[in-house]
Amino acid sequence: MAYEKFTREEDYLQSRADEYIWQRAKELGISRRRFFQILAAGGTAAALIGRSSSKSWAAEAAPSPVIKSTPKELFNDFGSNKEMRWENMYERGYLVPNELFFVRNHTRTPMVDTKTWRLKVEGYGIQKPMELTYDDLLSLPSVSVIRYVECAGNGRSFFEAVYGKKADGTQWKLGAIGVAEWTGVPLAEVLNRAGLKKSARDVMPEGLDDLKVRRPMPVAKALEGDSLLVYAMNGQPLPPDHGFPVRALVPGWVGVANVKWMGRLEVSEKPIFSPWNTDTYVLIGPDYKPEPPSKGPVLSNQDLKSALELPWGGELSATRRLVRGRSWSPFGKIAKVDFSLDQGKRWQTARLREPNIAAAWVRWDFDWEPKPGKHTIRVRATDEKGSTQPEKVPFNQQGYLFNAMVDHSLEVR
Ligand SMILES: Nc1nc2c(c(=O)[nH]1)N[C@H]1C(S)=C(S)[C@@H](COP(=O)(O)O)O[C@H]1N2
Ligand SMILES: [Mo]
Repeated sequence: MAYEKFTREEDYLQSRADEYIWQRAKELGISRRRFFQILAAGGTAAALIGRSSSKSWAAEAAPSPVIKSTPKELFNDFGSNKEMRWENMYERGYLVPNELFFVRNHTRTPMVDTKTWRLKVEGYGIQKPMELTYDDLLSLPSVSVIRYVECAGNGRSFFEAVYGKKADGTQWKLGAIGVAEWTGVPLAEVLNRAGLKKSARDVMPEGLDDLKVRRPMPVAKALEGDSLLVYAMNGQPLPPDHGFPVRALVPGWVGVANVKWMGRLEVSEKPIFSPWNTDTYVLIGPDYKPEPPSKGPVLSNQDLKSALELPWGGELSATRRLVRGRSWSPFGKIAKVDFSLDQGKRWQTARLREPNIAAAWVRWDFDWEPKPGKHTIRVRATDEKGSTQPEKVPFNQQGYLFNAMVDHSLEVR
């Protein structure tokens, strides 16, 4: 069998959507011949289904891809993806409340019933395959940790400003991140109960959504104490959009590793490949070489970034104010945050506020009394391991890991 070749996530999703629609067409009793006749006549698979659909199917086919309310004041709307608007964090605490947390769905939020839900743990890397019920999972030892979940494409829109060409994918600014307190069972706990073999290599959570999103990690990462099977977020059961009933937490790693709506955990003795570590979530571009079967270096950790709790290009009054922001690194605590009001000529140091948690973030602030006119604020964070936000990040086709300093522009009146 030849493997499918998808470079762009859009093509991949389109192909999967077509496949899904063909399945539905079959269920509606449309013959394969008729299906292709209609397509050949210039119809799209989706239109075909739209025309021949019954009411109940239409209701099932087009629920909104995200269930929670995502008003414009709180989120930038990208269809199945909703970006947190940073200005709303100004009057909040350390954690991002569940209502404000960004959503990134490859397709749509599925509704999972905990009565029938099972987590299958299987594969050659364990001795005792298991099936856990929701109650089984809740009865295992649990921990609570504060960590971020951040999309690999957070900051993607800035590639266009720097390189004059758009990277593929959702044009996030910096709001595809959130920090929450996650409660759940360490993956190590479940892996050990399943008789993890010495020969085990990769661990791959799999989602119950349409695409069965799945993204492997090495056993060593899965065994870290804060890699979890999460069932609660900020003290509440996981909301449907964030993976109810159970999601993976893989601290510091690209958002996609934090698989939502988990139904299966595969443990292998061989490296595992899925579309999400061969075609997407790999670096493709002039500065990167393919690493077969992956089309480029495979992403694991996120990178050091900062954001201001201010609207983009917003208007402010010319009064003395506290400017606030947050910086985060997967490698450790933040050691220092500098800011420049003149595009990098002179730098000052911001005050850091506790807590300062690795793979979560630190809050910082400084006083500012701007004169009327156009202004920019540039921020540069440094972590305790010595990583600093760079001037520039090489272009990659899918726009991952943009962590260069950005000039946040504002109009003061
Ligand atoms: N099953 C499944 N898990 C998933 C996704 C998905 O589409 N399906 N999206 C991933 C991506 S790309 C990101 S950035 C995070 C976003 O988590 P959130 O929606 O809770 O903010 O979930 C990840 N887990
Ligand atoms: Mo993501």
